[in-house]
Amino acid sequence: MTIKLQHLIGGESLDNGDGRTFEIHSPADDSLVGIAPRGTSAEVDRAVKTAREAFATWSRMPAPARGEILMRSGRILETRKDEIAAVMGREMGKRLEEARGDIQEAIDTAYYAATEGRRLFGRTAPSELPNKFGMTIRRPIGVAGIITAWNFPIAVPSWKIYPALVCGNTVVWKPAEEAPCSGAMFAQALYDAGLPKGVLNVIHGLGEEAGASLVAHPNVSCLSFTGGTEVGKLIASEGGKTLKHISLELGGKNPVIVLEDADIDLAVDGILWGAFGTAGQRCTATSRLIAVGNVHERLLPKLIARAKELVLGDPADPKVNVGPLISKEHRDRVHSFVEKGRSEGAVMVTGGAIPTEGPLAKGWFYPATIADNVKRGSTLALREVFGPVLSVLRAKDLDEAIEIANEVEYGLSSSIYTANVNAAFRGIERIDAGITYVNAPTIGAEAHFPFGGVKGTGNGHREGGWAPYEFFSEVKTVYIDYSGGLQRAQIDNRLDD
Ligand code: UN1
Repeated sequence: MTIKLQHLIGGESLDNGDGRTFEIHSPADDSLVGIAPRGTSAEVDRAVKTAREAFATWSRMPAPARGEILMRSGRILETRKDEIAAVMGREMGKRLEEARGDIQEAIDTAYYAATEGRRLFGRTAPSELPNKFGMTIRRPIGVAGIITAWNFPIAVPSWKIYPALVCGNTVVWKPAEEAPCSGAMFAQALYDAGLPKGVLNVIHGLGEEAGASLVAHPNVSCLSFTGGTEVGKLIASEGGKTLKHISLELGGKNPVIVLEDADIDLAVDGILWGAFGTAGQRCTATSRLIAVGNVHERLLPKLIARAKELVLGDPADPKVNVGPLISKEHRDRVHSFVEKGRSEGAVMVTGGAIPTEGPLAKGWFYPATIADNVKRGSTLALREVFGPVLSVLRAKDLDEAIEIANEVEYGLSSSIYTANVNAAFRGIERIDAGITYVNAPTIGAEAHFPFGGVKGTGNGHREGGWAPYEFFSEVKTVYIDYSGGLQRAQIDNRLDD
C-alpha cells in the first residue's frame, strides 16, 4: 500500500498548489512507499503565516498546560510504536529494533519536555540597590523552522519540536524528503493529543525548495537543523541575513581509542555496534578505530571475524544486522570513499564491494567494511562517510591517539576503551568532542543529556536534556524597584563615593 502524504497546515491536510509531488522508495528493494506533495515557497509562506497566527494563543497558554499535550502525545506514540516502526523501516531501511528505539527516543523526549513546562526556570539575583528586585523570565521567540535528516526520522525532530513547543513557539517543520512518512505519523500523534490547529505545520518537499524558503522566510525567528556540514553552513549564512537564531547539528568522524589494557571483547562489541549499527548512518557512528600500542594484534582479528558474521539484508528480518543505505546515490558515494581509500593505500579487510547478486542487488546494500592501514591525513582518516566503513589507524601511545582523534574538522562523539581511570580522564579532558564515552560505543546518546558537538559539528548549541530550552526561548530581565524613588545603578549606594 502506497502512503499518500499531504502537507499539514493549520491542522488541515493539503496538497501542493501546483499539484507537484515526489516519491519515497524503499532502500531495501526500491519499491514505492509513498508519494508526497513537493512544497514550494507558496506552501511555506502559508504555513509560516498560519504558525504566526497560532503563536498568539499558544504562546499565552501556561507552559504546564502545553506540557500536558506533549505528555499525551508521548503516550500515543507508545501505543503506535510498532505501526510507526514498520513504516520507518520501509521508508529508510532502519532495522525494526532500531526503528522502535528511534520512536522511544521521541517518547523519552516527550516526557522530559512535558515536565519542562513546569520548570522553564528563570533566575533571581540580589539587586545592587536597596528595595529593588531582579529576576529573569523565559519567553518564546516566535515561529521555529525545523529541518531534519532522514536517518532519525522521529527522534531528532522530537529533540527540536518538543522543546520548541513547550517554550511556547509554533513550528513549521520540513522533514527529510527521503523519509517523511513516519514523521507525518509523529505530527499526527501531537494533533491527536490535542495540539491546537496551526501550532505545528508540516511542509514536505526538497531541501533546495521548501527548505530554502523556510530558511529565508523573514517571519521565521529561529531555525534548528540536523544534516550535512555543507548545507549547515549555507543555512547559517542564508538564515543569518534575517538574524534568525540558528542551531546546527552537523557531521562527525567519531573515534574510538582502544588502549592496551582494554577489555578486548567489550571493545569489539562496542566498535561493531557503533560502526555498523544503522549501517553506519548516524552522525555519531564510529568511523575511526585508533588502536594504541600493540592492541591491534589482539583486537583486529576478533573484530574482523565478528564483522564478517554480520548479516546484511532486509531490515524487517530479525536475523539481519545491517540494513541498506538510504539511496543508490548514497551507496555509490560510500563505495567511492572506499575506492579512494584503496588508492591511498588502505586495505579492506572486510567488505568493500557492492553486492551484485540475489535480493541484495535490488536495494542499496553495502557490507560492513573495515579499512586497515589507513594513513593519517588520508581521505578515510578525515572525511565523514556516513556508511558502514570503519577506518583503522594506529597510535604509539595515548597522547598520539588523542592527537589523531582531534585532527579532523568535526567533534561530535568519541569513545575510549581502557581499564585505567587516569587514561580515561585524560581522554575525557582532551578529546575535542561534544560527547565522550568510556568503555561504551560512540552511539546511543540518551534523551535527557545534552547532545551536540564542537568544531565543524555545529555552532555551539546543544540538543537533548535541559539544553534546547535555552535555544528555543529568550531571556527577559526584569527589575522591580519598590523604593518609591529614583535609584541609579552604578552611581547611588556606592560605599566609596
Ligand atoms: C544522529 O545520528 O543524528 O546517539 C543522532 C545516537 C542517537 C542519536 C543519533 N541517540 O546515536
